Amino acid sequence: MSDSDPQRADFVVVANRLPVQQSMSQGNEEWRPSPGGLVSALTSVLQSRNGLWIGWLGVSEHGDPPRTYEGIRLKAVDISSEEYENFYLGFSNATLWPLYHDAIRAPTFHRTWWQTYEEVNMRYATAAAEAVAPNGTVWIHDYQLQLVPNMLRELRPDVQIGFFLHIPFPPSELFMQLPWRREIISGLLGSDLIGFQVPHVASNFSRIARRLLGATGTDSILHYDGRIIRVGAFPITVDTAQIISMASDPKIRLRAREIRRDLGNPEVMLLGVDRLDYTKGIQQRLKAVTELYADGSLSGDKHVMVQVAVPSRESDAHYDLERHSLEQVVSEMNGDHSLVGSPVLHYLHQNLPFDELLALYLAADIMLVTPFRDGMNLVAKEYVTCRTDQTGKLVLSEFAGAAAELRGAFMVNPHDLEGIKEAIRLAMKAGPKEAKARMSRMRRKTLRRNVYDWAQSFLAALQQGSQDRTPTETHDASPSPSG
Ligand code: GDG
Repeated sequence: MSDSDPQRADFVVVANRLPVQQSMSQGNEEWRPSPGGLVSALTSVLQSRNGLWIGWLGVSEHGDPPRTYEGIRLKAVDISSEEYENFYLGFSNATLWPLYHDAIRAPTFHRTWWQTYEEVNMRYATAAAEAVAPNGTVWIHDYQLQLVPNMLRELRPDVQIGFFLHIPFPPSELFMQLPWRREIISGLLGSDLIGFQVPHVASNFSRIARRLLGATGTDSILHYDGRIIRVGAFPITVDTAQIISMASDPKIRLRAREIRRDLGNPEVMLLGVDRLDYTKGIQQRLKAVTELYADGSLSGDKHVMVQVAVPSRESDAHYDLERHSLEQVVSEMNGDHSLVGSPVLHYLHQNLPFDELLALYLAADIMLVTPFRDGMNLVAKEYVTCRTDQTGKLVLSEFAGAAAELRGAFMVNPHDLEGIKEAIRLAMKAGPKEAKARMSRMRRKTLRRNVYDWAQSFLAALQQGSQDRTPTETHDASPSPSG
């Protein structure tokens, strides 16, 4: 593409994955939306800005990828199978993912993984540099691409660069373990605006940037290398209008009733919906529910649980192990407590259509969201959003970013098995009046903003930053919309 190429886009999103992936349907290969929070959030924003999305297509190498998806232009970045091992399974998933999630699993550090992380980040940066129009805007996403901002700045100093981290950013005590800690911070500081899910995570970053690289300034405005970098919290959320409208669809409401009927019209239906990931606390949650069956707080004829564990990172041996040990817990729970014809736990290791997911949310009396650490957690917000009649109860981990907003939930420390059991007992005991008060408190907060506001507030702060890019600036104007 040349500088004046009309193919160049004013607005470019760079993310690890493209928003589509290949799957088999009745013997045919087809392209479907990739699962996960990012796709749901960004598709609509790009549609309205005629944008271009740069990312990797996934492991499948069959068939031509689509050039557009739902009106968005796509540009694929190639990753070889060796790079996939080192960059994706290695540095992204076995170094950064556990390190940034409280080191729930020990992070592994390998120099070859790091070298490939640098090389692959450069490929994304080059693709973005080629695709973006003069003075355009590039929005880079997530932990796999933390070097891209500075690499892109060196290639294209004219563009505005925003970076958003979907997962937590660890406190200094953990981050300092990383042998390439300076490089990661310097990579991120190539941005004009760095967004995080919650304010204390944004502060973790700014403190480390001051300490490690000698950046100056406040938690929300850093000065480094003669530039100003804004740092703030931009809590992601869901497409509230779409969810509310779907939740009133008679077909989905009927499906919710069918689900309850198929479960034997239980007194209480508990629900968990997560990507199958060790950070989500699924096993711990199921152990808590199993103990409630064992101590008689729950009984097989009145209470039933559905756990959806969406297949995720299936080519990763650690995730395969996680699946097997989770399924061991599932089978023990059912083996010990089910009645003939009515299992206590219905376990679905499937990626469901969103309609079906919504019907499950509508059918459930108690939603269990108990990650050990989570950047935000959109499942919790989806559940709250769709409960338009103010019923339903949410048990929520205090270590999910969503906990800062959903104060009406029954909060738990997800490491505390007794605490999870107690929260479920309390949720079951809470009468309709208390449940309604809690749910309406959560809905008031959640319905204030939707995913468009999230993206707009990030992009507006990025725009604002570029308008007053003067190194002499001294005022502290936090870009945080979260207050
Ligand atoms: C990362 C961060 C942050 C789930 N099962 C199915 C399905 N889903 C959809 C849900 C929801 C999304 O996937 C899951 O989002 P989460 O936020 O819960 O989790 P991560 O995938 O770990 O996302 C997280 C997020 O990024 C956004 O910034 O909140 O903290 O870890 O939207 O609805 N969708 C369909 N079928 C399923 O079976 N269609």
